[in-house]
Amino acid sequence: MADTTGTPTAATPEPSASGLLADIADVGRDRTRGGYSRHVFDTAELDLREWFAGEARRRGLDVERDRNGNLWAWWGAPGPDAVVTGSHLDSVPGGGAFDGPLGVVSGLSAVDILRQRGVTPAKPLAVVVFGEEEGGRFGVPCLGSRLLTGSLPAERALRLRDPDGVTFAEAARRGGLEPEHIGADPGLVGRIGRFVELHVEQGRGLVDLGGPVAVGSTVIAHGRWRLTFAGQGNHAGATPMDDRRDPMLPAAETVAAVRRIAASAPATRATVGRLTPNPGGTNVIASTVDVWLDARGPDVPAVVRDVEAAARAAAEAEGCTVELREESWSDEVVFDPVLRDEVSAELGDAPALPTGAGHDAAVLSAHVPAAMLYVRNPTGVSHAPEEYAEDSDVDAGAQALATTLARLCR
Ligand code: HGY
Ligand code: MN
Ligand code: MN
Ligand code: MN
Repeated sequence: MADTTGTPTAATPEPSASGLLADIADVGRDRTRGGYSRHVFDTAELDLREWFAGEARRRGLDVERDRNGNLWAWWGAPGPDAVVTGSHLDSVPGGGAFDGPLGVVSGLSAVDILRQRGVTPAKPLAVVVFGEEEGGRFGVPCLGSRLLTGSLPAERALRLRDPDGVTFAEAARRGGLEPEHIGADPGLVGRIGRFVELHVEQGRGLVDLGGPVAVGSTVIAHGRWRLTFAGQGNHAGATPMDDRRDPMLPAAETVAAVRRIAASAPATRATVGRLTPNPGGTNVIASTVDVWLDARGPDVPAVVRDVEAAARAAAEAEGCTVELREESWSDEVVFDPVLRDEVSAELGDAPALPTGAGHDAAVLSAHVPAAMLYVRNPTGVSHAPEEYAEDSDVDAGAQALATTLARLCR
């Protein structure tokens, strides 16, 4: 506990990082899919934001929301050369409990640990919550950090629509933002000296290495494309089979082609996890079908080219059309090697691991020195309810983050 000046008051010890995660374990549970569904500006995510702001204020941190809706909890006046940590609170549909929230609760817990160690940062320190990291509502990943850094133009973001057709501009206004002010915030980015994101590992690297914490080395190049197949909507029973232009057929053939094409590009991973027929009636031949492609790795351009060719051929054979649109792209990121090695050494030569997942830290790394810490995930599974981290590793991660922040805030 701390009084409003931020000095700790003798009281019951703050909950550990695993205790903070337990506090929010019931927020945004998805009763139909399992796991969690928490999307920007929806009830669950707004509840989590309110919880975060309350926890931060209880610790004497000054909480502010930037023009893009990202939350910043400051220990010390927001000034230049700040050390910032944090992650996101939103999830994929039916996602796990750790992807995102682990980095946020670890930031709060690291503040408690620094105080317990009697460390007062010599630099401003902030815990940040970025909005819409998963792109689960508006389709573009790391929306909050891309808007902050200007790597996504505001006018493009404002036009994005969620599955109900609500634009980001409308949702932002309902969420209390002023759409006309959304966009790059170079003044705020200019305050950041270093950024460190702690994240549950999405893979089994630490399981195989047998340790609780690693530092990040690289983030895979990755992008998202939307293929829209168009045919002729019609009645399922009144339309003879030889009188159809059913877009579901080329869509299905393209899903199979993605797997076949990716199999021939050893370092590339391509996935179709979302396919939406319109109108989506059981007794209706679809008029259009949207297929979203997620492709990652060094050979993505060739893989996307081959997928597009397969989609066009399949569409033509069924008398349909297909349109391919790039929704987002992120180049491969190599985290700052000097900062990486400094953090690794501070953590007793923690191993450095690559990741196949995108992160806000990767977006920030184009503008400020950024690092990542990973916490062991015994299942290696992520973006699914089986995502997991033992309490002991969660708390070891918060201790490692506190050690890292103490080093960087000297
Ligand atoms: O999709 C990703 O790689 C990240 O989890 N947003
Ligand atoms: Mn994720
Ligand atoms: Mn994440
Ligand atoms: Mn492959």
